[in-house]
Amino acid sequence: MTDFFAGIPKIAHEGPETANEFAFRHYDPEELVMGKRMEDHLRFAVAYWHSFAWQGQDPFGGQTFQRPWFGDGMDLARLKADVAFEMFDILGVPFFCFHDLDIRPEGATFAESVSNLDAMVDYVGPKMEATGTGLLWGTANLFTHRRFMAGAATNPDPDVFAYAGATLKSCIDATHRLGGQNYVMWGGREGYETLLNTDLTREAEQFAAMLRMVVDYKHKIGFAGTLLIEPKPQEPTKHQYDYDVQTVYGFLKRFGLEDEVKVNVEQGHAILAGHSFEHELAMAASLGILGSIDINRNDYQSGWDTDQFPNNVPEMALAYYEILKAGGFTTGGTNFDAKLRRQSLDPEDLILAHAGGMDACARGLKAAAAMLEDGALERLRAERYAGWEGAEARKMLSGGYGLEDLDAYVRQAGLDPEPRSGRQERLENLVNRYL
Ligand code: XLS
Ligand code: NI
Ligand code: NI
Repeated sequence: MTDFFAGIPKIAHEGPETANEFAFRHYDPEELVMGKRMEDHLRFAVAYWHSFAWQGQDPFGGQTFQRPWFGDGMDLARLKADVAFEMFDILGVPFFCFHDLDIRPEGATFAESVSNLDAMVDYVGPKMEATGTGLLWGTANLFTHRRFMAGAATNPDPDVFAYAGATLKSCIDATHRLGGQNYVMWGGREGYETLLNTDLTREAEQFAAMLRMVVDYKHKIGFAGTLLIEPKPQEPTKHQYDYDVQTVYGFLKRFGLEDEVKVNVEQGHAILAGHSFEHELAMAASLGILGSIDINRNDYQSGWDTDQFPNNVPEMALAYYEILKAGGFTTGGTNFDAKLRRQSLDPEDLILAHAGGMDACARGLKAAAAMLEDGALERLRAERYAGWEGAEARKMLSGGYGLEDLDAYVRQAGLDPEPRSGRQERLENLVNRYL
């Protein structure tokens, strides 16, 4: 045991009336929601990078956090893992997520970096067993080191492409060995800073070639998890190729990979793309590629991926409504891709941020389940499209009609359609009743 979280109790469900800050008010892993345990619906994961690797820097200032595991070397990497697993236990989260760079020190050579990663996999594997913590997903950090400044798969230098592919292999291996449920690819610098030096066509082909290798390797080693791309429109690059869910789907379709790869949708990235989170989730569900979510909250004024912990219950309710409607998570889950504000220095800030986020998600989930079970929203939606049940309407969709037939139909039936209310305010009032 380390003493980092000394004095902080294990967080348990005490109900909404409790005065104890170190308790869940709404998240009760055992509570049944639509016949399924809340823990199995939400499938929470802690993100290693924000909670244990990030040091509090912003564009105007450096490190604010002082953690005993900051620094280089395997001993500190092991201490970091010890503290991480203590936090997973305090929170009772079933999963965590990591990049290679979060859990292992960078080596002097590629081979040393990989052997550091392997050694850390050996170290965390038994901890996962002992605490019953699973790996929601692993991923490769192909954006921090200067070698990746012009991209990884989309880099103009084929040696960087090769280095990125070799790194991907090591991270897929690590994820596979730890029983990961998914493998995520966020294209950190797969985009451009200026079109003046960029060949869009070539870079898309490079990206597809790499993705194909990832898919082949997954099948070759028998990795049963889901491959996920995480869309983001910009930041760090001015323009990222995986702009949003629809763009990613277009890319997958273009290269015939739409049955192999799904998406990990992040709330903050949806906002950056000018969408709502529920839009991105509904779109992914509609395209059959909804995999998992990164949960956070973006500041609506900053135009930046601020990665704050979720606390907006109405937003969570609409998000889980889309997820539940799509049948809920299979291999996916709710990953806290969220970080403390840089002034939140204390170990207890880390615990309370997650506990509050878990409660906000739980409230959202319960509200979403109530909306679905009640069915009023879906009934009104179905009513809006009810005209399409008619024989004539079906024919219009099934290819039985051409434009001339429509012309004849309109004239014969004397059509003069009367507009009907979209009932938006009524629907918004309805949603508010469940919050
Ligand atoms: C950055 C991304 C990143 C991915 C994992 O904005 O959200 O944290 O989730 O590489
Ligand atoms: Ni993000
Ligand atoms: Ni993310």
